[in-house]
Amino acid sequence: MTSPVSYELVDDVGVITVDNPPVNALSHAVRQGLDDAIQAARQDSSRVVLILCAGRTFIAGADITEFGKPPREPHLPDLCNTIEASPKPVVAALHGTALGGGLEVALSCHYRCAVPGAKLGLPEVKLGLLPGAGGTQRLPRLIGATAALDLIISGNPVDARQAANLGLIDHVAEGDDLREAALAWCRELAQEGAGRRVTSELPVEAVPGGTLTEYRETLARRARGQIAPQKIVDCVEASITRPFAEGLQFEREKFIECMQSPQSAALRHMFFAEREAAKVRGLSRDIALRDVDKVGVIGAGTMGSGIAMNFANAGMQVTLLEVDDEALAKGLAIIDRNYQGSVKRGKLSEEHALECRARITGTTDYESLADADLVVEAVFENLELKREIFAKLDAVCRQGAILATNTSYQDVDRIAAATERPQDVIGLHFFSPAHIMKLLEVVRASMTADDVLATCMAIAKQIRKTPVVSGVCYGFIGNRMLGHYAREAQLCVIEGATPEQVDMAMEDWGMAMGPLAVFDLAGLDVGYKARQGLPESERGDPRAFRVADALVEMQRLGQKTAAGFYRYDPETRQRSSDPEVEALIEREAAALGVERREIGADEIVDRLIFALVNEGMNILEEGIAQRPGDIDVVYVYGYGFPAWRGGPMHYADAVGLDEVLARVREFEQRFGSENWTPAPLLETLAGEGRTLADWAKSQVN
Ligand code: 3H9
Repeated sequence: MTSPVSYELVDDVGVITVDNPPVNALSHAVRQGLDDAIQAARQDSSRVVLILCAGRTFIAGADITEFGKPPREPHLPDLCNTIEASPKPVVAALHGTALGGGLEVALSCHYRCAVPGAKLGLPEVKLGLLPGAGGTQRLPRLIGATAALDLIISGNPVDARQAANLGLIDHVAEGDDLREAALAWCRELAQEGAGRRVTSELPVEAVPGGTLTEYRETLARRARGQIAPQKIVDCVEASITRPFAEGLQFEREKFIECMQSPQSAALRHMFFAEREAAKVRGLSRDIALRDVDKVGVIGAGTMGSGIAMNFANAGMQVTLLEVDDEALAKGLAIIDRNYQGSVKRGKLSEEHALECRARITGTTDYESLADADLVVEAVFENLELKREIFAKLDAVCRQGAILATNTSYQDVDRIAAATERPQDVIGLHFFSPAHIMKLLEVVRASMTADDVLATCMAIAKQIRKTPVVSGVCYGFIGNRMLGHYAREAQLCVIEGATPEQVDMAMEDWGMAMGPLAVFDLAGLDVGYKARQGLPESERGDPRAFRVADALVEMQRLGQKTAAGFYRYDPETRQRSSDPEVEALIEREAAALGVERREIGADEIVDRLIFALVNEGMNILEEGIAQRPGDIDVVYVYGYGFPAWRGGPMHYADAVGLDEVLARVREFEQRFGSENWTPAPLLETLAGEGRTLADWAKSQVN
């Protein structure tokens, strides 16, 4: 087998090229090839050694697919030491993304240069890990302990200019040809007689007293429950207090602890699940995509305005349609405010924000959408209204245009049936705020053409969303499951827990926000209106919504009225419990004949999370979601589920499906089978002693 690493002598520069597509990950073959090449360079007449990469990027890290398998020599930390020990100066030339183990290789070189567009970072923390090949020991020596902590804890990359300012690289290589620029710099270094600069021999400056404690305390709040960030602080502390070799050994131990943790397993699962979710089963990768440059958005409310921004930010022309000038002006004002907010928060430069904003124009005339390549309808949730709009679009839009609905619940097949071209109709379910949230549920209706689906998956990437395909059902993947989670949250309240107890239990467990606080944020009137539209017999169990309805009837609509399940400080939006709500809950419970009792945090968590899991199982069996990992992506990116628990379906595997089933059966016994019938797939897999991950592998790809 040919090695992915080649070595050649170019005049007096020994050039090592890594060529391991797609991202030059440090597989065993790459590590071996680098080790061999460094040895070869020792033997020849080279004066300087250059490491660079073919393809789109410098080494983007260790090969994550090898994690969890028996490690094979040469190990990465040893390879980094070998590179650093080279008797000839070694130069790394970076382009694309020099990440994780890739940056650690560069840190063990004696000099580093990068093209201006290169990104450099140590993102291990996002995989529940810490840099395990000397990164926590060499980086503080190179750029200082606090700068190193910030880089490693955030996991976010810096660009070449920032890297140069930090002292992370020595030279920015201008021009289009990195190899030529790097070779020229290597020759300069050789001519100057520049010697080896050994990062591990540099001293680490002590940090002011209390700095590390502050980091630990901040992380205990911001990265609640996560182990890797705290261990990163321990390792950087070791870089200050211990000699290099000891620090490296300490880092190794902490790295292995992280690697073996369920948190890292969950985050690695999420890494692959996100990429897998972008692939549609049964769809050819070579399918010809439709061109999308001009986009129409119907409805300039909060949702439509946010949706319009996504496309404009990706360079597309957007026409935003409203019923009249006043509504349109309101929508455009929301967009202006959002852009101003992005500039204020440093997310966009003023110039870039203006450029994006200029791509959005308003209209009140459907004819303006005649040449759109994609139209996204984002009006309020009313099936008949949506069907009317689609009939109009059918009349005005050019043939081949993609017609999408941003519905959260409605039947996309029925919307498609309002047109003569159901093959061009699809659901694109954005999450609020639409210009920020990463999740996009792409709803494949029964007649949606393959190229329409493939085009929408590609557009999702262009507008920086994480797409997940869903079949048609009430609420699709996310909201259908949420219905069960929300029901249990409200049942816990009427049965005896306070809103605060329910929310704290879920937030302590890792949810970004407790369910009742989420209802307050979204507005309690939304669910109320939806229920009022249904005949009483279809509204479900009154114990699960009576309190929410009573709050709406008291004009407590949530955050927007500064009162809902909680009271809100109008300035800070800080929530606090409200005795008035507690009295209301008592009254409603008595009226419904519910005897209240103490409910512990464990019961709250299990009821809410296993309600999600059980419905997720039904969704998988019905083929609404393609894979368990897709559901996990929906929950982590759309509903604030902690990534370090890997999404509800991965979490169920981690707990053990037999245990999940036992708990669901217990709830069935205690609370009745209407809400708690074990999903057949859960029963089957638990009975066979299998995991969902194992089941997913056995499904046709
Ligand atoms: C580490 O380095 C630990 C060390 O400190 C210590 C070790 C002892 N391995 O994302 P894309 C695959 S931890 C294996 O769609 P993009 C990916 O699955 C690592 N495979 O492209 C996908 O495969 P497929 C630290 C990898 O252009 C394909 O490459 N490094 C790896 O949007 C394309 O990926 C990181 O955490 C990998 N390391 O983004 C970086 N990386 O086509 C992780 C990617 O079959 N990677 N693949 O679906 C990334 O952040 C992005 O992939 C990157 C490219 C920015 C590089």
